[in-house]
Amino acid sequence: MSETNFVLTDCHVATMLPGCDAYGAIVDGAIAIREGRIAWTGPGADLPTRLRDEATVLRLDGRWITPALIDPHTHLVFAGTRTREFEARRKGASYAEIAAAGGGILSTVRATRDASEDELVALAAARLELLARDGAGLVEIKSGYGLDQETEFKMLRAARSAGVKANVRVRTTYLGLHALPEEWRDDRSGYVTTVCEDVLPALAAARLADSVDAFCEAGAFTPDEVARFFDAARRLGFKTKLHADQLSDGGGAALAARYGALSADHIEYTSEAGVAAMAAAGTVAVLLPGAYYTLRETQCPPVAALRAASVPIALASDLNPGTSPITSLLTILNMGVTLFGLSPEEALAGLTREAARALGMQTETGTLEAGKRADIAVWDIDHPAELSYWLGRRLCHRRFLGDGPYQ
Ligand code: DI6
Ligand code: FE
Repeated sequence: MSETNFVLTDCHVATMLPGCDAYGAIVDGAIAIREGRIAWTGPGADLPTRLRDEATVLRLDGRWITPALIDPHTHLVFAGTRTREFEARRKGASYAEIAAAGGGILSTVRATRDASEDELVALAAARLELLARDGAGLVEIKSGYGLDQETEFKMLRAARSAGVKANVRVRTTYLGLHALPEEWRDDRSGYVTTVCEDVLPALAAARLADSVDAFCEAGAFTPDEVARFFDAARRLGFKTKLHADQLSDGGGAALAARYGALSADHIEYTSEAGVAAMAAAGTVAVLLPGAYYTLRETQCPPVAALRAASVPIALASDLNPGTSPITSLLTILNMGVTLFGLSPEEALAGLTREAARALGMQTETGTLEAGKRADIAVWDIDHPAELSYWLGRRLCHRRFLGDGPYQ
């Protein structure tokens, strides 16, 4: 018996290994965990007695286990809500019109600048706890509602503190080019310059972000501005991600691919050429059905072309106050299937194996196999497709997270 060595038995294991049978499933399986890492998975009948004898045995009464879910794209550190905007949109105002009038992202910037770090930690931790209730073990969190160095850093620190408080692993992303802040309204180029020359070096020194991101869209930032930002970020060793082609085809996916980005996200309007560029670069497609749903968009991402080109497809909540006020990952799973036409297995891979890849963490987590971190979700289901089938049910029985920092 041991505090750090566990064996989970009497369970079905959806390993999510690629190239296996559906879900990489091991029916009547077992999994052995040693010091936070998976030591062995296989049929329960084959569990080596040595592993069983050295471990605390937990029987899971026929439940399914999967990798703990991974949400690779959120903006969950923010203050205030956008309920007035929600009402205005129902009366016919568009997202772009509201943003152009100084609402939208900039209204959340005002509220977030006014909030204390402690307030942001409490708000973010509560949102992380909701994601964890649906089995999340790892969540990416972007800044981007500060748009000045002080508030951006406050958000990134709050993101990490919230992860500790809610017991969810967090990866942080500096979303430097999200919207043009009010105080820079008359000097776009000056804003991009200060982001590149002042904020990015300070961020690298403070080690507050794992990657950087930008919103490449008409009404946000142009491909040329994003390229300046990515050039500066790359020189400092940051990995890149991009909000690309969400509302129009601005060549964002191809731009992301040109920089070897971890992911291009949204990509509803990405062309075949953009998909081919992503495939060549190994850039992951992160699909965000929550924003598509909330904005009542009608253009779906090019799922068939992504499949044909073997671009890895991840899913994420995009949890944010403007376009995706959605705190349930199982809802996102359902939307990935029902709105975007993913199979239940593709959708689950999108919130596990491919989500890990979208964060550059595929050697650490995202599948259940020997050597990976023991980040596991246990589910009250009879088949993994139930995870995307039900809407609004609590299906997660518990989570296990291997301890220690990610490499
Ligand atoms: N795209 C989005 O969907 C979010 N940010 C972005 O660049 C929306 C953020 C917001 O409206 O607050
Ligand atoms: Fe987003």
